[in-house]
Amino acid sequence: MKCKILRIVILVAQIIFVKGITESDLNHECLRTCEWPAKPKTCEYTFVIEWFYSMSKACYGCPFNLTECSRPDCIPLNGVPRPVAVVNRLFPGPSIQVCENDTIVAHVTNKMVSSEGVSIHWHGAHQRGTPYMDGTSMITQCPIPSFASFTYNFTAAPYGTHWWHSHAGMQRADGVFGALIFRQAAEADVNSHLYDYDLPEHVVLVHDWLDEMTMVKFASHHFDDGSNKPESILINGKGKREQVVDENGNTAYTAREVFKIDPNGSRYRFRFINNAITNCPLRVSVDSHKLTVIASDGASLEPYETDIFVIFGGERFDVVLNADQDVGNYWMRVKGLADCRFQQELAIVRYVGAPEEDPQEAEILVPEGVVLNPWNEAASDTAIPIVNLNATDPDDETSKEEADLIYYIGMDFNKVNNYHFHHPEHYPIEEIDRSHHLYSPQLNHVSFTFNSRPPLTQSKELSEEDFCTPDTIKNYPKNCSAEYCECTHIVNAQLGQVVELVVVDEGVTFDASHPMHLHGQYFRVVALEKLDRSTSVEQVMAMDKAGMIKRKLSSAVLKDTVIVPDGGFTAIRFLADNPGWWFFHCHLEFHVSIGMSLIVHVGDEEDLPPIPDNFPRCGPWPGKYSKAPCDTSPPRPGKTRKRNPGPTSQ
Ligand SMILES: [Cu+2]
Repeated sequence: MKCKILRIVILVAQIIFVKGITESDLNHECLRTCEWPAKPKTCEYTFVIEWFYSMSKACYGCPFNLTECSRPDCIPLNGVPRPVAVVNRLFPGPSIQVCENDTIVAHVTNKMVSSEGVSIHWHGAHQRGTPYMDGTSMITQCPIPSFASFTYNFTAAPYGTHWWHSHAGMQRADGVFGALIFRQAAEADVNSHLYDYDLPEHVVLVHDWLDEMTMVKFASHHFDDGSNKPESILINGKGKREQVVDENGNTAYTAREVFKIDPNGSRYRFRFINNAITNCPLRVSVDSHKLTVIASDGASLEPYETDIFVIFGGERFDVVLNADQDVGNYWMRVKGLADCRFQQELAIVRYVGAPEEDPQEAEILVPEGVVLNPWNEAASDTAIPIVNLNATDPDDETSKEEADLIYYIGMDFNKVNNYHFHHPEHYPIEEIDRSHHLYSPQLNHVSFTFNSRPPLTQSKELSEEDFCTPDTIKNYPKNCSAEYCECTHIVNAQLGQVVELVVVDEGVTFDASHPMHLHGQYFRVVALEKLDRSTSVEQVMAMDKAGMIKRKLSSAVLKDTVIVPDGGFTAIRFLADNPGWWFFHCHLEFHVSIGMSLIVHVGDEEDLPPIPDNFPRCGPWPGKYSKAPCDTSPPRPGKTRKRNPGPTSQ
């Protein structure tokens, strides 16, 4: 407690070695010790989104002169030059750190010379009463057109470690992301007795990274046999990858991230966020230090001490590190799994007083011990699934024995002639050699596609026939397990219902796992199990019917992103009390881009908060002039139906 009050004083003293946050973020009036009772502020930010370049001319002598890597507009990354999409020419983008229940006002201007639309999603903010501020392109808003602006205005709730990122195109994977931290007053944080410092520079954004623009990799992988694997991992936008050579033959590397701590046994809260692009779970550990996990996806947990935790795309973990070791330098290891198993990146945890040098420990070393939230591993003494942890929040309506509504959702990479990537006549999947197969990542054997208008704000211009549901999919005149199907896939929930989604990764193709993210609310993780290398929805339903799926109905963790084990299932429950159109999707860039998603539609039109006057609308662009190329299917009935333009169309 004493130390937290001193937090900002300490912070000022540390500015000289702060690397993971800019001075302007540190000087923002909303970055403060949160008071109790709260005194909410209005916190304004200006985002200018542009295409830019790493290791550009703005970097002068970087990395030969490392201080020049901190010059304005210099984005050194890991030494590899490439185009980046950025906010305010920062990578990661501005770090928004406010107190719970502040009001965030973010003015976003699209200056992308490529003319692509943008939108910013506030991942973790529930947008109660403001669903139209969720920033999901073509679901809750029209993307902001190039050279136009839009202002987001919403409440910083619930508390916790969140992040913001583009929800348009692949901009998130090219750099449009940053931290979004809603701190609590010590008096409000059930775990505040477990740490002494919660410093703004101890936010750790981790993710895989590509040597080229994401769209280049996407196109070569989806239309040909190019790799879908990342080349590296970044920690707060930094890494050591490319040996840079100058004209005299001198060589140098860009700097790794450094986190400073005091060697007096103080306990430091670190806030980890994974902005994964590809299928890249990250195994995080700090040499010689245990990590006490106290929150995930924002929500507090009963503390759990571990050696290692795995963080999947879209997840957050808050951990406490006790500075109780000898003064020195220690590696923070961020090791890739799955499609980035050959990559790792390191940061340095440096005690004050230690020399400014690398730790002595080997760079390549895979630490062993207890792993929280393991990838593709059945539960054991050393592999602890997230469902085993306990929430600190009291139980709620979701803990009743039977949910009001239950959907079993099958997911896998399916071998169908997805006509976007396999022309059923000219290059069908059956004729092409396996290395060129594009297996479609689908939910319920359909790929999600957007309508030409966002349903939240323009539902009057859409009709039931513009959507499919698990029930209507069953009645399609064709077999979507054998033929490619796509539609705007929704599940409907009435206000007040307890909804359970049992997501089954059938796991037939590949050993990949998908981190599923739900917008607009927390869910409770009530069951999570890896069964085998593969399974089926039918098998899981039969198990459930036979009482073989035990649900955790007390203290189940609150999350907004959770992994579904390959050949297993994850059951999540939420109370549908936040009316809106909430995207539920795999958070891996390539999977969400080609339809591994659906919309959870909560409540009816009359339940929605009123849309602000003058809220931008899409259109009136027609969306269905023609079928997609070689659309051999009737993806949904009523395709030729005349559209009712509706009164709000402009
Ligand atoms: Cu996925």
